[in-house]
Amino acid sequence: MTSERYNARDAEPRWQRQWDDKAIFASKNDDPRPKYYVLEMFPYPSGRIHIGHVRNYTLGDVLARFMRAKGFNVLHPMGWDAFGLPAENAAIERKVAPKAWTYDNIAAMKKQLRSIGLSLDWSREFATCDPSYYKHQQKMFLDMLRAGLAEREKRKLNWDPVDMTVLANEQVIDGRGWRSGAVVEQREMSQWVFKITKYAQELLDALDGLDRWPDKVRLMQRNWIGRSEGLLLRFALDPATTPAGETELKIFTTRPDTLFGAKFMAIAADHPLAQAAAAKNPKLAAFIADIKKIGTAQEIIDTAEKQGFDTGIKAVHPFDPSWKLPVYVANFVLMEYGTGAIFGCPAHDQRDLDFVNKYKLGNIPVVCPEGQDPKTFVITDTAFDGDGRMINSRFLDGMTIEQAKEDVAKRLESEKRGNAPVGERQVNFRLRDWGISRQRYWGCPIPVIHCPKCDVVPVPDDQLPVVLPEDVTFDKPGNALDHHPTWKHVTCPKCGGKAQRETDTMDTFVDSSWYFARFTDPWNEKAPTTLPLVNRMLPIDQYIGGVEHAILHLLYSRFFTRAMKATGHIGMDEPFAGMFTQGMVVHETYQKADGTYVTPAEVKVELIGGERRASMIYGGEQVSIGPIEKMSKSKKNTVDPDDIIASYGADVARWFMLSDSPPDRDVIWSDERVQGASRFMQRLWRLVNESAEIAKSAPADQPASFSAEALALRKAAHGALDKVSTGIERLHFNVCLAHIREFANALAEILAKDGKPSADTAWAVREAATILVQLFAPMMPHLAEECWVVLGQSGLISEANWPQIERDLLVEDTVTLVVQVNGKKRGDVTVPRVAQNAEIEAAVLALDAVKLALGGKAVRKVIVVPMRIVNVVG
Ligand code: ANZ
Ligand code: ZN
Repeated sequence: MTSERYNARDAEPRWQRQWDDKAIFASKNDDPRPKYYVLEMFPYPSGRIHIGHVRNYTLGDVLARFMRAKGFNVLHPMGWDAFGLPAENAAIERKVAPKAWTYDNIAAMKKQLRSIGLSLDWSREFATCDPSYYKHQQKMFLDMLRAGLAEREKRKLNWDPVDMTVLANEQVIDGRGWRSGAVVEQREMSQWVFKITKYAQELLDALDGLDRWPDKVRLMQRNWIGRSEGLLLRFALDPATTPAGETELKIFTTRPDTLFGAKFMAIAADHPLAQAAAAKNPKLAAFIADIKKIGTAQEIIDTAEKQGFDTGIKAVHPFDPSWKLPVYVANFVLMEYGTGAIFGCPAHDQRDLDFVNKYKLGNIPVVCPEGQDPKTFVITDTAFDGDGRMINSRFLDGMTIEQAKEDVAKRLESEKRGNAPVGERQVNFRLRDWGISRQRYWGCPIPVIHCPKCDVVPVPDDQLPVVLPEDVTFDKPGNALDHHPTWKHVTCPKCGGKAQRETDTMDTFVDSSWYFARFTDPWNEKAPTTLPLVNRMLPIDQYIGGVEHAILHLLYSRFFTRAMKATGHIGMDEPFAGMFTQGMVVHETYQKADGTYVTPAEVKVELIGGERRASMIYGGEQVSIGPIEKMSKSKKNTVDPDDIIASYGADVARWFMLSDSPPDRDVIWSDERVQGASRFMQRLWRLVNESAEIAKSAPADQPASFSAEALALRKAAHGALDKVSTGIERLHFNVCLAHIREFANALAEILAKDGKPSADTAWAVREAATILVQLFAPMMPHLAEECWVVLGQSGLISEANWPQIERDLLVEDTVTLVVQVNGKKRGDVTVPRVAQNAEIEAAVLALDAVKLALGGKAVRKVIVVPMRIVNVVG
């Protein structure tokens, strides 16, 4: 028996070196075994690993190690999502080159990742900023251009005149740039877009087949794609009221059934009719300028107070020439959706209702819910958007909503104005084409040349990659590629005249839309992928990442895979067969009396009189314990993985990450529980050492029979093996850990007995200890290697096969009993093994077959023969 403690600090680097030296986690492209591809979303090289990364990579690592032990050819690679703005900011603030900053960070983070003991195939590592990677991305861009999947499009964009850059909607706050504070202008600019809308219907339909994705992620994607069926409707305008004699206004509606409830029309601030009216009306122009200040972020628009301006223009109701509707410019109508114009039906749309209540336009309910009296049904503050029957709607009265929609569509489709129908059925998608141009230096250059004579000319394949210049300066705002003295000045590949390179670079989401495919053959210098390899290794069996990427990254990757298929770089549509979104790591917050936050490392928490109290370690000042929140720098409630690994070891950090909470929920970081994990690690170490001592006296061959005690231990071992195996497959890691703890207790009980164990018990102890170590090996791989040596096993446990389950040792949780009525078999019943007779009787008497056989006769007696038969006597 050993009294020595397990020393993680000594053992962990030792095993990491061994794994490395033997390259046991490198997967080979000619490996004939069935494949398993597990991938965690690759990190941005910010400089340091944070605790969320530790959780993410540990989850994937458990699966990778398990599947490897199960005999699969596991692909578990790692790389770096290395382009992006922070590198440029570092260049501005600290005067380091973006490239140097990025690769330094990669080196530092790689060292940290290694210290976690992840079973990664580092031979496939790349960074997306390596020209050897983005060269292929440029090639695929050109392929997509030729295939009509990349196009140039004029778009209105938010332009920050101080930072000289385009801003995303979310970066416009109160009409000002989030960094510069400058008033943002709307500029029409030519952009490169990927034609993701061509796949809108397909991307939507294929979600149904992704049955190993979380429902919530599929729903988020569905909503983002946003398919609506509706009617495109041309309202006539009274030309006497329009600025330049305009005669019609096109709107899109999903509720043509509510036309008789219309109270007003509304158009977007950018709508041509609004612009024309504003040109003649300074007050309207001022109103438009004012409402455009809030930007076009959906969230802000949804929450902003509804505002409108009556243009004086009148629209004519399509079913009643004498019915005129006022046309407003309104802040809640977007130019980017439908036609940028609506008719408002306040009784059945909350936004419209808020609007009419503010401007006192009134409302007419046209759908009456079942059970309400149409005569008394009124709408005041809450619009009714449920089901019901049509009222106040002339020829539609009495119809259901669906019937009314159909009726209106039919009538307006067949009615002509000029030679076009007044109404047309239309399917609309919220999804927009993906604008990929960024006015940024640190990104993948878009490989085209602008020639005054030939227009846009693709860079010839043999001139790829278009490499980013390194001698750039960041002393001026704007894109450093633009300021470079020579880089953009080139000769046109077509006519040989003077031309300019495109200086926009690609959105970094492009880089992450195909990296998973590149991992299958990162050595191919000629092409982005090697078809037989990428087609064999994809789709990814299990992809793991944060829910914050549930929409854009996954949708872009799904699109890009289809684009790669269309251009011959892959043979499938869907890249991720299984998707898992992990929860966050959260922590208490601590605040001093003056409100400043302090870090957990500075605080000591004690139990005083049954209450948790916190104080500063140095100085002893009392601090208050605040709510549990997502770890963030501003709240200072972060823990540094390096500190944890230095004081407890990687295995403890890994074990803690997996215990307590299901992986898709948030896990609360707690020092107390980390210490608990550390104590459990030492306990396992003692158990294995004690078992090894007993195992010395065990016979080499399996004994012919086992005592009750030995059999019970064997059942515990194989039961745990069974449950942990299925638990890992389902990613129920916290449940697995509970089974491992329970099984360790069963082993400890046997070890605690006095006297020398019999031969069969010694054999069972050896078997149990071996299985135990294998079960926790995916979670605590370093400790497991050390224990493997103690048990006298040869080779590395990281290379060992998963133990075989002996199924006949598995205790069933249920039993199936034969059911007889008056001695004749009528069926069977399955009940919990521990069920009492009353429970069994109730289950049996509820069976249809039994009721039928009794034919209404009263039950005289029910006889239960335990584990075998139930006889009902009638
Ligand atoms: C009349 C109506 C009556 C509407 C009613 C709704 C309820 P989804 O489902 O998202 O496609 N709409 C159309 N274009 C718009 C735009 N550019 N900006 C803001 N709103 C717009 O939404 C379709 C509905 O959103 C359309 O149906 C239209 O209002 C509005 F009881 O038309 B509806
Ligand atoms: Zn030219």
